[in-house]
Amino acid sequence: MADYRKMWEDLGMDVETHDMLCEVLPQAFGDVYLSQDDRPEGMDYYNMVVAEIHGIRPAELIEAQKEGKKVFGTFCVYVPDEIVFAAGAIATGLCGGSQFRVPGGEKVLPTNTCPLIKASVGARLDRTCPFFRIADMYIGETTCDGKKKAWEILAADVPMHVMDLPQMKRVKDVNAWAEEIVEFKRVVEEFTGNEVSAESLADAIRLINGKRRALARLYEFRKNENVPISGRDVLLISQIAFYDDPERFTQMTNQLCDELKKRVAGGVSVCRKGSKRIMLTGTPMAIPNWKLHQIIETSGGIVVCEETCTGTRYFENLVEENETTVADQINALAERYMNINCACFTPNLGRVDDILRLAKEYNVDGIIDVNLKFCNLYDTEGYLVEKAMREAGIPVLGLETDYTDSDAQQLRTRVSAFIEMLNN
Ligand code: BJ8
Repeated sequence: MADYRKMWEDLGMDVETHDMLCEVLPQAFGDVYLSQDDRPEGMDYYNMVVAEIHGIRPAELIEAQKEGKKVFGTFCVYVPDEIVFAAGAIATGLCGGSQFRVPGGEKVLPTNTCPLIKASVGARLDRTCPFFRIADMYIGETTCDGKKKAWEILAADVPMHVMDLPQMKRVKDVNAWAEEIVEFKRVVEEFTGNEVSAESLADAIRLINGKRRALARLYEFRKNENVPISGRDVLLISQIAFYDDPERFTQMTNQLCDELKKRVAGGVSVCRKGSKRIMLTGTPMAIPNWKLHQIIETSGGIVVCEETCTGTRYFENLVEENETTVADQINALAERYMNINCACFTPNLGRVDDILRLAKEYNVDGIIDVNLKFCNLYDTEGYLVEKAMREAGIPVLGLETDYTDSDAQQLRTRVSAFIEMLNN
């Protein structure tokens, strides 16, 4: 890896603590990823991105800042990146998926906060993540209670704008979200000094739709009987999608898809015949949270779909590309984003419909409904999801976990028993 110490120091990072993180990541990555046989060659790009995750992209963002561009950090798939790119700025994901940063979050947050929030706050306050240092402004949203309060703590440290996400899906709620996007546009324009025009917004809509199309194409290959790419690899790609330059990401993912097409034609499969096809549903898995995929795929299963925000909720549904005025484009954005089915909505029956549809499309043998510890929203909704799956005759296992390894053995036992049950 190139030496980025000077860059990290200039960002005001705690380089010594960060060194400790850099020491453990390659080992974890090697165990989960490099141990796999017969990976597509196109994964080399994503391996390289992870190997230099705190180097290459942060350096690009800093270069962009030197040219006068602003960087916006986001935490949720409801925030429309299109507005940011249309203003000549850059959006990057900021969610925390590492246990390393959880204790930093616990210094200021209640212990019974979900690890994703604790890791995110810890990453900022402990100064161990370049992305959290680089972002000029954070964009929060009113999804769950833990996040809402976390924004107030982060706002004392960094400029923050919070988008008020409605929690129902009536016409007036979609209209309210469109108004929030108008307000977001105003904030972004003011902060960047650049106007969002119908032309620049149309370009940005096409740019982000391109990323969605590439991910949708990637997922299509997992519907085959012979699965040409592991769930672990697809998870990694989805996680990188939040950070990478969207144009390059789209290009590299489409290139990988070309390779997968050949693999499918050649009957290549990354798993043994008879491996059980598993869909994961529930809370997102931010990088480097690969725990459950690793357990499932080393216990006789293959993950063929994720109904999560690091899965289908991120890329399904495109924004209409043919609108010609900013007002109509914003309405199109509101429509598309309000189609995402997060558990923060009530009722959220669309999510159950999504899971039933995906179970069919990906021909799954069983569903694992996963909840990040202390996420009350998904935990509570899990009751309705699991009930609906049982009624539809789809085997389902509900699991709760966090970022530690302390439950890995117990999870493996439960996952193995579930897959064994699917075999009988
Ligand atoms: S759209 S899932 S990215 S809110 S896991 S922080 S909900 S307590 S991450 Fe999410 Fe947007 Fe919804 Fe997706 Fe809170 Fe639950 Fe933690 Fe969560």
